[in-house]
Amino acid sequence: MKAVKEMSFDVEKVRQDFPVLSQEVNGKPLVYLDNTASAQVPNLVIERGAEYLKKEHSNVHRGVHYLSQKATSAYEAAREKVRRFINAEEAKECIFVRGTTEGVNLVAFAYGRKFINEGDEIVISQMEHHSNIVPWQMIAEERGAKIRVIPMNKAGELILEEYDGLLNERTKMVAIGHVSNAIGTINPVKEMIETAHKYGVPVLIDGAQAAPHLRIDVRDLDADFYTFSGHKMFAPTGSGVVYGKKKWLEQMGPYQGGGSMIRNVTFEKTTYAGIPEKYEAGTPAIAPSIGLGAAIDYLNSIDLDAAFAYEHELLEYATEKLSAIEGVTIVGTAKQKASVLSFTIENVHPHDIGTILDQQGVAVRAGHHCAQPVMEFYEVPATARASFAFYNTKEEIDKLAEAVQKVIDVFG
Ligand code: 7TS
Repeated sequence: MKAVKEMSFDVEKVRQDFPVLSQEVNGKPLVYLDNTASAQVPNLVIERGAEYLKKEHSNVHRGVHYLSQKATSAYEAAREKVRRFINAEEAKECIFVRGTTEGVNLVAFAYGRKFINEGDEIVISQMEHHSNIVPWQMIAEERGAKIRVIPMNKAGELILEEYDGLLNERTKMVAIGHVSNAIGTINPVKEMIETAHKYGVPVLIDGAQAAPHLRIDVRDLDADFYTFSGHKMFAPTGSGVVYGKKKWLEQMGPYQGGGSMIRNVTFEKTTYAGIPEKYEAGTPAIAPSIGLGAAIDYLNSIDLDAAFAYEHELLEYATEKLSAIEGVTIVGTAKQKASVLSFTIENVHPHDIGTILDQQGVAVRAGHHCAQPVMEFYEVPATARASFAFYNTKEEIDKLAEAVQKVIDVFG
């Protein structure tokens, strides 16, 4: 069964779709292993962007003229592609935002100002990215609410028994990451949503790292809100989506005020547009959103299940390779992981690892990965992180391992 899947995924063919990969960096072939930060963009997306700018660029929803209609229909077609990609019931439940950060802020403020009050509680987890922590702290402070945190174990898995104990009648929101960007854990979000719903609590899933690695079905998950970034799933920066169930989006107030989000404005009283416009004040990120639609077209054009299975193989291969090097510690060893591999090297600062790897043409991220509570939990200032997309190869992982060995030789 596995062999059949491997055969149907041709990594060399896929690599040809990503022009950025075939360049040299510091005199060495580029080995791009920073996909968790931003993934690369395939020709299909680049060409769609160029076509839009050459032939269709205009503002949306405003003009009756030809170009505005072209831009509007491309923008709305992208929304429909998003709907299908995440299996939302209606396209208007998919709000275009600039990325996950804006998605979480939108929900935190629009939902929080309507539904969170003094003494209420918001449940998040210990492994969240800062963008799924700070907006909740801000709204909690504004509304007099409290943040409660689901702890994790040493492997980097959330302790679900503790989660159960955190939920009560004061809980007004659960916000959790689908996949950790710092340690790669895939959280059992479907089960966690079901638990929250027993208490009548809505759940926001930060899907920034899930959208490029897992199939997303918001209706199967029964997520109330689900947000992700285009630039991590092969689209340009400046694109992203926050999905919300219609019943919430219709009840919540707007996030920002301005053009396009109104029905009628007078100095005495303004009424708001319906969804999705109510949440898309001003000129939206038209070109990036159309690019996100093209990235979805690209994902639909490859054997995605085979691609995801292949990525998992890369993760296993890299874990094995790096674990075998003396002095290397893998940070985050959950049973369910996406292709994110954080590690440290004894007596070497992760920034030095990153710099020496870069000299070998190997791009990884070094730092706290905007997840300082995770670093604190593992008592490390930072980690180096290699993250794989389906266009990476085992040969590239061999180069990573060689470069890591070089770091140890230099510092040893
Ligand atoms: N949530 C998670 C889980 C993330 O990984 C990131 C970005 C965000 C939210 C924020 O997304 P943005 O597109 O709004 O910035 N993560 C990373 C990273 O791991 N390295 O650079 C950005």
